[in-house]
This record gives sequence, C-alpha cells and structure tokens, in this order.
Amino acid sequence: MGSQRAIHCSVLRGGTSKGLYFRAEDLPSDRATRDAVLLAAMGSPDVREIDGMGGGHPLTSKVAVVRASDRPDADVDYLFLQVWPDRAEVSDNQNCGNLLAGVGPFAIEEGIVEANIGTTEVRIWMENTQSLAVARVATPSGQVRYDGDARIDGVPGSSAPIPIEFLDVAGSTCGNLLPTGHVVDVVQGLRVTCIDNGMPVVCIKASDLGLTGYEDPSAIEANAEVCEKIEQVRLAVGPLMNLGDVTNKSVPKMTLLAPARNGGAVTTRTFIPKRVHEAIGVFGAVSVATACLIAGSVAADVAQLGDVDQVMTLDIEHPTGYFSVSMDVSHDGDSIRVNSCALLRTARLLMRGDVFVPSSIWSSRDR
Ligand code: NQM
Repeated sequence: MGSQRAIHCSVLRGGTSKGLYFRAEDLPSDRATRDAVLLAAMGSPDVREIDGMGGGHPLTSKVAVVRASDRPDADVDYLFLQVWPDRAEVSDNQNCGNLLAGVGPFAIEEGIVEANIGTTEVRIWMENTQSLAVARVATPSGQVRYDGDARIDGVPGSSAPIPIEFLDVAGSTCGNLLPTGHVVDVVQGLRVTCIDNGMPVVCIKASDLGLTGYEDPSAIEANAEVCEKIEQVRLAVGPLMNLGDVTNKSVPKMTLLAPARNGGAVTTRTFIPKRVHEAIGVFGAVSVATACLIAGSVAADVAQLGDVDQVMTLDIEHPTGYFSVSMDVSHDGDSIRVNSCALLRTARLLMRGDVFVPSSIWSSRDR
C-alpha cells in the first residue's frame, strides 16, 4: 500500500458554492473514518485549507455524497456535509441547496441516472432534511450540457439552467414552518421571526441593530459588537426553534433585513452563522421569501410585495445581486401553507479524478 490513498471524486460548482462530490460507496462506511477522510481531503483544520482541496471558506469547503436511491419516489439520495475550515468537524445538520444543483449532473456523469435525449428529470432525496427535490438537467444529446444562457448572481458568466422544485421542505429541520409557534418573538430585546422552509432562519431588521442593511459582508464581519449580539440571539433562539444547543451548529442562519433597493422584495445580509454570506443560501432565500408572505412577521414589515397572489416570484436581494424564488402558497386565515417552491440554479463539472489522502487515515480506523 502506498502512503497515499486515491478516492474517486469530482469537483463541481453548484450554484454559488463549490464542493467535492463522492459516490457513497467510494467513502468509508464508518462515519468517524469517513469524517477523518473528508477533513484530510479538504485540508481542515486550517483556515487556508492549504494542504487540501478546500477553499478556506464554508462555501468552498462542502461535500455531496450521492448514491442510487432505494426509495420509489427518488432516483438518488444526497447527503450534504459541511467541512469546517477552521475546526476539525464535519456536520450534517443542515442541507445545501447550492451543492444540490450539482447532484443531477454528477449522478448522470457517474451513470447513476440514465440521461434522456432532451431534459433529464432527477428526483433527489435530500437526506439531511428528509425531503424531495426535483432537478431538471439539460441533456440535449444524452449528455449533460453545461453551457447556456442562465445567469445567477454571484457566479460570473452564464450556464445551462437547472430549475429545481421543492414540494415538502416546510419545517423539515425544526418540525414546523414557524418553529417557536409565534410569528414574532422578542429575544434579547430584539424582534425576530424564526422560520424553517428548508433552512432554519432568524429574520431581524438591520435597523434594530443600528445597521442600514446595505453594508458589505466584510464591514459587517468587522463589526465585533454586532457579531457578538447576533451570536447571543442565535444561541438563545436555538432551543426555541427545536434545534437544542446550537453553539457548534451551522444553523440557524441569521438574516438581517432592510427595504429592497433594486426592485426586489427585500434586501438581506446573512450570517451562516459566523461568516456573512456573499449572496444567500438557496433554502435561506426560500425561508426569507416565505417569511415575507406571513402577515405580521419581521420580514413582512420590511418587504415591498405588491399584490400577494397564490403563485408569486419574490426577488430576495443580497450583497451580489438577487435570488428569485417562485412560491405557491395558500392562506387559511392567519396561517400559510406552502404548496411548492421553485428556483433556478446552474452548475458546472470542474474536475473528475482522484483525491488523495494519507493511507493511514483510512486504514488505521476502518479496515
Ligand atoms: O441555504 C450557505 C450556500 C449555503 C447553503 C449557508 C444553501 C442553502 O449558499 O440552501 O445553499 O447558508 O450555509 O450554499
């Protein structure tokens, strides 16, 4: 056995994130060994991840594990793993709708899903949130097409569109769309709306923290007082959202809201949860869009919506543009039912080959 072990792997940009994509059978079955292997593959813990494939930021230190599904309603199962750059930890306590965009192309490239001529629908069981997504991948000649006219903010240029639909993500992590049972809670003196439509999110008015809400992510990260306050609120709200102690969790995401400046519904700055996102996560945007439709919520107070219909597209502004979310909702008195949501992402295969980890990491533990 050589000193390094080769593991079959692809690198894809999925939406505004980038990650390593593995077939489940190519990774150790034992969880502790799998995590040790992924930390070594990424080069974590090290803020620069210089000895691995990670990019030194949570958005570029991500992993998708994909396998053929046993479920009758799904083609593949997708497990998202966040590899933290700065600490030796791999977590599965959140989903990622950006890496999700690469799952369909990866499954087709790997022969897990057979491509049609035209468009290939890939039904994806999202293991982290136990919910389904349907992605439509362009396969005009029976192969994945990556080039195209679709633009998403946060990614230069354009690519083939990958529309994705979600049917049942409300409350998928916290048990309820409004996990605290209230539209508004007052936590540490701040009015907040806690919501989970695919991602646990806490909506706060930026002005309540003395911010405009239009600051650059780096300026917000440099404001120690605001970061400290946000973290206090996050720790206090975790148990109220059925998330328990969130000290070392990546959820809930903390989203500061201000009136839209570029024709959208609302402007956002999102802590994920320590770094401030250069854009906004997919399910983060879906959850904020949903909050905008709930009368009396912190988000609805700030949002500019025009006429509210059952089917609406909301543009959620973020530091590098906006994110469009199409929502199909029904209102029943004060309560809201989310029938489905849809959005557009793109993805691109960047590399396929082997990633190398020290052999001792795998062999000393598993087999
Ligand atoms: O909310 C960032 C991202 C994400 C997660 C984060 C995501 C989502 O931009 O679905 O995509 O919130 O940690 O990839």
